[in-house]
Amino acid sequence: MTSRSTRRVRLLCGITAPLVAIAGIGITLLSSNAASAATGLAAAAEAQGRYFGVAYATAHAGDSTYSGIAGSQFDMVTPENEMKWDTTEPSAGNFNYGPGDQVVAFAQAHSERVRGHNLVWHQQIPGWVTGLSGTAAKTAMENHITNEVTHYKGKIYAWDVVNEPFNDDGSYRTDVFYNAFGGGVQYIADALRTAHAADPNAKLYVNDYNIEGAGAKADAMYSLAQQLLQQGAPLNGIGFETHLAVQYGFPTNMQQNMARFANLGLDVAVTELDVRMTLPETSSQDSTQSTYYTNVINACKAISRCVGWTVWGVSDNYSWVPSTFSGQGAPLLWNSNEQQKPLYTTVLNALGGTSVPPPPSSSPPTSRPPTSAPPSSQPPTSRPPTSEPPTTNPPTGGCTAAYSIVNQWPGGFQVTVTVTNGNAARSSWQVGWTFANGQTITQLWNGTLSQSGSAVTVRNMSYNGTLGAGANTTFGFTGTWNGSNGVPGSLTCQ
Ligand code: 9MR
Repeated sequence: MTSRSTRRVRLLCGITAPLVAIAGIGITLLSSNAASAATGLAAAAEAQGRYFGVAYATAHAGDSTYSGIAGSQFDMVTPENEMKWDTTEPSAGNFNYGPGDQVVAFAQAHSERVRGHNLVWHQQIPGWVTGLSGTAAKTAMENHITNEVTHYKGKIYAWDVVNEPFNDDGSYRTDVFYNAFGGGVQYIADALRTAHAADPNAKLYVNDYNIEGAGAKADAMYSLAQQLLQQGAPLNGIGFETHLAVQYGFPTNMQQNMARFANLGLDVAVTELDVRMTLPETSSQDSTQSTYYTNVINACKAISRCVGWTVWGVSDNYSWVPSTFSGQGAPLLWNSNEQQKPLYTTVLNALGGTSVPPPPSSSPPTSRPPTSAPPSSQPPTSRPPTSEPPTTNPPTGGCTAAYSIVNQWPGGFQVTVTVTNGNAARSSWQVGWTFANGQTITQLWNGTLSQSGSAVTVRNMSYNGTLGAGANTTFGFTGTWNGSNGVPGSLTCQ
C-alpha cells in the first residue's frame, strides 16, 4: 500500500518549507519472526512504543527467582548502586567497573537496555571527593564523568548525569559540585557537556524526586531545564523518580507537570517508581497503592515524549524502603516471597496487557521520541524537537516511513524519520530512499546506515526493531547538502 501526504513544518532557522510524509511498501512479516522477545510488563510497554524497566542489584544475582523475574519481565535495567561514584572510583583515579559491568552483562544477556545511574550526586560519593574544592573538585567531577561514560560508551541508553540537585523547597543542594562551580546551572551544564563529549549517543538526564507533581521543587527543575536549553547544554530528558507513599497523597497534576517538560522538547521518564505504605499491609492501602501505580502509568502514556517507567526493585524483600522508612514497606509488584501481587496485574492492565492492541482507527499513532541523542556535530540551536506524527493514514500492513527535516543550516541539516508499523507485530524494519540532491549522511542514530551514492538504506538497531501493531519508532541523522536540500520523492518501508 502506498499513500502520500504533505505538511508544512517550520524550520528552526525560520524558513517554512514543504516536507513530506511518505508511505512505503506493505509487507507483512511472518509470525515466526514477528513475536517480541519481551514478555509481560515489557511486552505491554513495547506494544505502545515505551519500555518497562527495573532497578537491578548484583547483590541478589544469586537469587534465581529474582534474576528470573528481572531477566524476563523488563526491557530496561538500572543498576541500583553499581555505577555510583563510591563504587566506580573509590579513590582518586582508581576505577572499578566490575559490578557495573556485571549489570550490563545481565542486561545484554536478556536483551535489555541500560539506564546509567548516576554520575554526579551528593550521596554515595567517597570522602576524597567531598574533601575537594575549587579547581580540584571541578577536575575530579569532569574526570569521573569522562572515564565512566567512556567506559560504558555505546552500552548505555540514558545517563542520570546529575541526580537530585534540589532541596525540597526548590533551592539547590550546596554540595561539593555546586560550591566548586559557583552555582547549580553551572555545574550541571558542565557535567552534561562532559558526558556528551564522552558518548554523544547516550541520552542525558537530570533526575530527582518530589518533582512529579506541581510545586516549588518541580518549578525549580523546570527553570533549570529552561536555562540549560537556553545555553545549549546537551540535556535530553528529565527523570521523575516517583517514590510515592499511600499516606501522602498522589502528586498534584502529575501528567500536566510532566507534559510541560516534554513541551520544552525533552524526553521524560518515570525512573524509580515504588509506592510504599505503613506496615502491616491492608486491603485499603493496597487499593490506594493500585490507584497510584495506575495513575503513574496513565500519566506517562498520555505524553508522547514519556519514554517509559522503571520500578525501583523487583520484590519487597530487597526494597530500599524498610531500611530507610521505619515501619514502611510493600512498595513493589512482587511480595517478600517473590510472588506476584495482584498489583502486578493492575499494572499490566494499565499498560495495556500482553495482547497486541489493534492499530489506531482514527488518531495518528503515538509518537515515540528518539532513543538516543543527536550527535555532537549538531549546532547549539538545534534542540531535538518533538517529531510530528506522519500524516499518512494508519497503515493496514507492512510499515510506513515519514521523513521530516527538523533543522537546517548552511551546508547541513538534521532529519527525523518516523517508522510506523502496520497491523502486524514485527521484529525488524528497513527503510530506504534516494536523495534527489546528492545529500550525504554524516551521522545517524537509532539505526544502522548504508549509503551508496544517493541510495540510502537504514535498518533497525537490536533495541528498536520490535514494533507492536500501530507502534512507531524514530531514527535520526545529520547530513550535508549543497545547492538544494529537497526531501526524497518516496520512502520504502518493509
Ligand atoms: O536503592 C538504593 C539503596 O540500595 C542505596 O542504599 C541508596 C543509597 O542512598 O540508594 C538507593 O537508591 C536511590 C537512588 O540511587 C536515587 N534515588 C533514591 C533511591 C532510593 O534511596
